[in-house]
Amino acid sequence: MDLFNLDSGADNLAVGAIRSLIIDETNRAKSGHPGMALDIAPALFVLFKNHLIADPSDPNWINRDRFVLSAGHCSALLYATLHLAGYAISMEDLKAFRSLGSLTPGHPEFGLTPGVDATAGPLAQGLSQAVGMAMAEEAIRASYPEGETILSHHTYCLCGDGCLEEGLSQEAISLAGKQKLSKLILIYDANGSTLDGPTVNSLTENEKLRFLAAQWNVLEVKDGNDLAALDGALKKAKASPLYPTLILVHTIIGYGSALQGSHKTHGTPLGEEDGRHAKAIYGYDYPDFTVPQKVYDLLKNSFGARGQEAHREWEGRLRRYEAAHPTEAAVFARAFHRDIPPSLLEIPAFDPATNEATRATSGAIVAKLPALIPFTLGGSADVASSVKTAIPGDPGFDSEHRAAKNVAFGIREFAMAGAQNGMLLHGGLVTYIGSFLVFSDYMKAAIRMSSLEHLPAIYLFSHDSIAVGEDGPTHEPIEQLVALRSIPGLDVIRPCDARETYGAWRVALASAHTPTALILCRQDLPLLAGSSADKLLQGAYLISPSAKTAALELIATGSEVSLAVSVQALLAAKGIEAEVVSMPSTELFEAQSEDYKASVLRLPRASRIALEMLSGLSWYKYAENVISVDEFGKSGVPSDVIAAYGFTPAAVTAKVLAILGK
Ligand SMILES: Cc1ncc(C[n+]2csc(CCOP(=O)(O)OP(=O)(O)O)c2C)c(N)n1
Repeated sequence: MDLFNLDSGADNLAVGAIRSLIIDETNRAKSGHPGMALDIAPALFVLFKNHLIADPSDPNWINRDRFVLSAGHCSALLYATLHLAGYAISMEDLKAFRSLGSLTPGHPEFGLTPGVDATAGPLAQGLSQAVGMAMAEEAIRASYPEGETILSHHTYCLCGDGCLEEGLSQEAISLAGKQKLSKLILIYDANGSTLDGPTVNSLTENEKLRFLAAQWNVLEVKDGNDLAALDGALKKAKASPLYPTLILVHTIIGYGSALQGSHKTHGTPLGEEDGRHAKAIYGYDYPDFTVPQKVYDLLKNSFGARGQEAHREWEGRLRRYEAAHPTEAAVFARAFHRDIPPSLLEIPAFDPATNEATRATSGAIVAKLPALIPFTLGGSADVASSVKTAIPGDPGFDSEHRAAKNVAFGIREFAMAGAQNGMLLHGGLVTYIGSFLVFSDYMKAAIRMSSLEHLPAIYLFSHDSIAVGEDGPTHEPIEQLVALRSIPGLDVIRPCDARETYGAWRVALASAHTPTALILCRQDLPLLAGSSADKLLQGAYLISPSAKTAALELIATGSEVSLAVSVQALLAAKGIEAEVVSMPSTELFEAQSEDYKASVLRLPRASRIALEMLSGLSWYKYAENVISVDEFGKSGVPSDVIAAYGFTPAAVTAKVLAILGK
């Protein structure tokens, strides 16, 4: 492997510039990850110079090719490349690499740095997001007449061995293969090293066979410095008619360093001396943080010119499309602005005798979504019939039915959640995904990512307590709800009946930058006289006042609200006046004014008791006493399990009396 394989002096110089900037960025920050960044720089350069279509003057142009750096630790490479490619990242920004408040943080952050299409760093999540982007592109293109004139692009992703060791990668690869995402191109840097040592210490499988088995098109570049070979592989990949493409690129970690080939270059800056040594090998003879104008010109005249021309042409096509298909063009614009009027989801006039599981109410809403919002796409991880995410009559999204609205993600919770993030990063879709609450753990890192990326993801988690019953402790969520509530920026809503479920869906659909988790139950719940879809917006409200001055406040969510109302009646019969607060969302409640909060939680903390059939940890903030389930559940008929944990009206009343010392 040597630099003489580089095809021209100008290209050679540009690759040297990128590599030298990586050395400078990491040296100056005294941290960062030069190893893979240095070895795979030629691939990113060729991608940007010859293939990627994007417009640095409008980084959010919706028809751009997407690029996801799944190996987010190689951020120094991405920032250097974006800088040279004309994005609004200055040399000063590169000098500020990894410093507080900079545009160039340790790992790429979506929404912060122009040209960064996804937050990445937790290995393999970028790959799953790229899969979602490619799905979004297919779905949107197929959903509009002559859709290819307004949306048609590739999704590129760069990963290393680390991403492919993660289990998530298998889910994502398998999903992409099944979905025949032929416009997804994954560049895999096979540098034979991870953080701790040579890859063979932990990875010996045949990656080519692995991707072939998942129905991918597999290409190989034997020398990661061979620009012509990289270019040829990218050309072939773009021509793949049926399958996503893997380009496996052999490289040497830390290329140019005296320590090249060693994992020691993975996460340690080269330092001054080794940096000079490497730059000499690249033939790059410029001071630190210095790039000759001809390198900028090279990328401006290739990447920059191509992108601006493509953008201009697309604007023209869009204008013609607006004239030819005004209705569809308006929907397309609405979709990318996530323009959903709050009144879109009408709240039905419910029969007071309604007795319905909140998952069923949610299912009825899901079923009418495509009629209300033509740009929806959702699905579940093989529990559509349980979580009620199916859309009657929908053929299911696949290569034959790209305009379908429902995705069978398969039992791949983590990739499903990563893919939803990718779809939302892409834009143009309103999405939702469903699973059992207990399995939210399988996707938790992606839920956290939704929040980090400020994406309006919608999670439908049903089977929300020990009332799951027969399936037993493996399927009964205990600590999951607390864990979700602890994620900053995630709205968790556990509605108590059909009306609140509508309110919860309204919150989720109206959200522009906040993910929402709807916590839904399996068992039927009565419609409560005092419930309100509107009041739910404030997170908590008095749902059942006391007849006389209350001595006690019962705070409950979901299925426990109707239980609390029953307990209220039993206490009243004993002369104890209690009022019931429905608190479907602690996050929405915390966002209210102090006055509003004080108007809901009116009694002193010592006079409040919270009730939830899961871990009680969330509630001590609001109540002195908590009636909860703080151990794994039991298998049995739901009513028996509920009784065993004392969540019947009589048992809760007895507990309340005991708390009151009566
Ligand atoms: C989920 C997750 N686990 C662990 C890490 C810490 N980590 C960052 S890079 C890395 C090694 C990645 O190896 P590879 O993709 O081969 O990158 P290279 O060593 O070539 O830079 C590890 C373990 C992480 N970022 N994400």
